[in-house]
Amino acid sequence: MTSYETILIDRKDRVGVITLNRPEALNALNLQVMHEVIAAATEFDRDPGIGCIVLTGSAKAFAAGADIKEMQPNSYMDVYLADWFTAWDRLAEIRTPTIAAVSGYALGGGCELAMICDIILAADTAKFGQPEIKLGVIPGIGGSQRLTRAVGKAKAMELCLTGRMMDAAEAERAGLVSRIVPAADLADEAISVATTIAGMSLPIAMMAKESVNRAFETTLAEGVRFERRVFHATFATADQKEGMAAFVEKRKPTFEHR
Ligand code: CO8
Repeated sequence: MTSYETILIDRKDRVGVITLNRPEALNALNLQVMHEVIAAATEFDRDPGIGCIVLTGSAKAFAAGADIKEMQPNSYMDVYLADWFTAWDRLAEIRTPTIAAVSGYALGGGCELAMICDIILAADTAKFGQPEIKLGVIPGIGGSQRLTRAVGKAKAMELCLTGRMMDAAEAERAGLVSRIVPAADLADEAISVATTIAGMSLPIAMMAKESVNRAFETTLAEGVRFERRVFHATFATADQKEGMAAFVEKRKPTFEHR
């Protein structure tokens, strides 16, 4: 495994864990963090021994946004030519399922990073927001798009236009997070959900993920057609044979991830 300076890497059986680790800056996402998270996630994604990736931060902050001090001195040409933040798109292309385990602040780029993940699991201390407007900028890592798809226009507009934070209960009501757990249980619960997912057939989990994500890119009729074709394709896998045989034989399936 490559070594990193701004993140910690761990493996728990078939689960890969990436922990943002810039406590002095509440895990603000500078360019180094971005490159390291993407490198680590890509490394896990290429590893057939990993069936789910958990991305998390500290108790106080998942991430308090893009690094304002790093951004501040830049001109339009600087950020345009360096194509700032486009690299985060790579994380959305990861095929292995991803879980953001959010405790404390998930603001700006931190909220956007959580929303790139497939599932957001929130501690009861989690706070989400897109406060960029207070800095004279707007979300730049997909926040105006993913938040709107997750919580609808009215709440996304309110959050992006006022910069106010929403707590975990509001985020759950709005459909942004899958579940809220006590902060002390967040890490264990995230690993538990990830272990369940990683116990499924990896190629089938990838197909399920691809199919759900299709809903954000196409019409209902095309999405249903896409799903059906992928459903048909599951019958070409060894794991479909094993999964159905195990059910009929009243035993647990042993997936080969093929
Ligand atoms: N960037 C850099 N440093 C940060 C950030 C950040 N986003 N957030 C916190 N820090 C630093 C603080 O400066 C402070 O450092 P120091 O001790 O050296 O002064 C340290 O972390 C601790 O922070 P606080 O003392 O402020 O901690 P508090 O508990 O008092 O407050 C808050 C916590 C409320 C989270 C507060 O830190 C805060 O408001 N942070 C900024 C939140 C924010 O505005 N985030 C959005 C950033 S913009 C963005 O993410 C997307 C930009 C896309 C633009 C696209 C351009 C191309």
